[in-house]
Amino acid sequence: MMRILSIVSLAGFLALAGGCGSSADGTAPPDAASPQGDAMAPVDDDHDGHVAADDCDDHDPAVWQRLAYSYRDADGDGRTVKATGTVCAGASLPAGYAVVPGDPDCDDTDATVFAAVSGYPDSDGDGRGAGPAMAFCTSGALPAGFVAASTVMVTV
Ligand SMILES: [Ca+2]
Ligand SMILES: [Ca+2]
Ligand SMILES: [Ca+2]
Repeated sequence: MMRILSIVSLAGFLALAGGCGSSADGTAPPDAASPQGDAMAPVDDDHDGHVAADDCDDHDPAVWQRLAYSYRDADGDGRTVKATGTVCAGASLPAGYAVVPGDPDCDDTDATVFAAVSGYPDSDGDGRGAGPAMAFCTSGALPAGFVAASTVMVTV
């Protein structure tokens, strides 16, 4: 029994070996020899003309240099906050980065609000506020239940 299995296994092995041998028709794999000549050439993976050593992102052909910025507009509402740094860019700074300020933005994570205002609670709705002022970042108007400083009741 063992001897029969061994013969069958040997026959299978020979069949596999023969199959491999018959499929190799003498042609070498296409990439076996070609890269030798390019080994010393500068790497430019994204083919943007800026070699990897001088490209801040060699996987994005749209950017290659670090540019400094002084203001950000991350939420895209046209208002800016002061923030300095550098960003990997193309010929100019990308949207959301600037070297000159726009109007100030009190919340650069929310495009619907930008104006810092302060108001006083008007809990009874009579148009006159009381208590300490509270600061809000808004689209320009105070939220309901608050009034501007000019209508604050002054207690003597
Ligand atoms: Ca690049
Ligand atoms: Ca903004
Ligand atoms: Ca904003």
